[in-house]
Amino acid sequence: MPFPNTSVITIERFIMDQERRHPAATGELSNLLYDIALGAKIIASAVRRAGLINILGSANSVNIQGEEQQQLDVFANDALKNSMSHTGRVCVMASEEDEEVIPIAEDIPHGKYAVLFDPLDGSSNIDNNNPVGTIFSIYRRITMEGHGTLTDVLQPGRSQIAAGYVMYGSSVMLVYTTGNGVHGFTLDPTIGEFVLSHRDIRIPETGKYYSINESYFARWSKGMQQAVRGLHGDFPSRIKGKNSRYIGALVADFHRNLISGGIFLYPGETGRPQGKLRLCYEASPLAMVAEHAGGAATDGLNRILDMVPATLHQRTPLVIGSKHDVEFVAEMLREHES
Ligand code: AFP
Repeated sequence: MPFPNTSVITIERFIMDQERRHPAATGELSNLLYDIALGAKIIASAVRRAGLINILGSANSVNIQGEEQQQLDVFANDALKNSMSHTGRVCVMASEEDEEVIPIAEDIPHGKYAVLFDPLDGSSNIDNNNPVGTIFSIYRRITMEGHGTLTDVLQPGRSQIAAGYVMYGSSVMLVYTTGNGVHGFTLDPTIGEFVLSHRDIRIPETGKYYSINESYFARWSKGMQQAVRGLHGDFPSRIKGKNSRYIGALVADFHRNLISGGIFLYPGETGRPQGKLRLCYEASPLAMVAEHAGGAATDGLNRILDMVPATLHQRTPLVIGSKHDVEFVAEMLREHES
């Protein structure tokens, strides 16, 4: 068997190199990113063993969104909390799986960062052995000291200082940005490290794919229906038709479109005007990644990163991906819904 490459760039080395470019950096953000990477490795190992150790299936509890929690959801939520709660780097956390903000224990120093996460996105894919993901978002606290509060986590997406996701697929990838490019790392299971595999990811301006759950077509607005017809290729003078791909796990759909070019849409619909996805845990962090890779993200009218959440679990329509494709959809919505 060949020996592994000894000059790989691990995520630790990469983050450290980036930190050196900012002489004022204290290293705390770097350490927080390692903490998240550690949580992701723990989740990855459980996802990989899920079928073997019989932790598939329902945990018999219902989360704040009214969805049945899977055992792996509960595990992933705990893994992330535990990887960050004792370090003194975080003042408060919020998770898609918890109704309220997650405080840091009294006896632990309260750090300067607020972290939000969706621990296991796409969890209905678990039982079918399809990809799932983790999404995270980091803000600098606004409150001055002590326990972090709701104010620290209800900030507009443009205030994020880092965001990213982990995809547990045929390989495990962690993709993040701190505002200096979007970088991707693949977990090398032989050494247990995330190694740099995709430096400075740029999303093509026009994509090959569109990703949307078309079974909801009849429930969309006229503008959205016309936009999707355009993506099918019905208006070739305005936009070239695309191929359809939909996995049903946002991270996996987003990741494919980020790398190959494409657009993901989860619009509002009759009876559910804000759609399904959450602004704080899904839309804002992926919007930061998309924009720093040269893409765009909107709710149809507003830039996602400018939206200020009023509540922790607020939902939003989401149109995200290649810039020209997102612009096309926004134009169609404006034309038909003004
Ligand atoms: P689950 O975590 O309940 O599987 O939901 C996943 C998700 O939030 C997102 O990852 C998908 O893109 C989207 O929902 C799929 O929703 P539909 O099944 O309505 O298309």
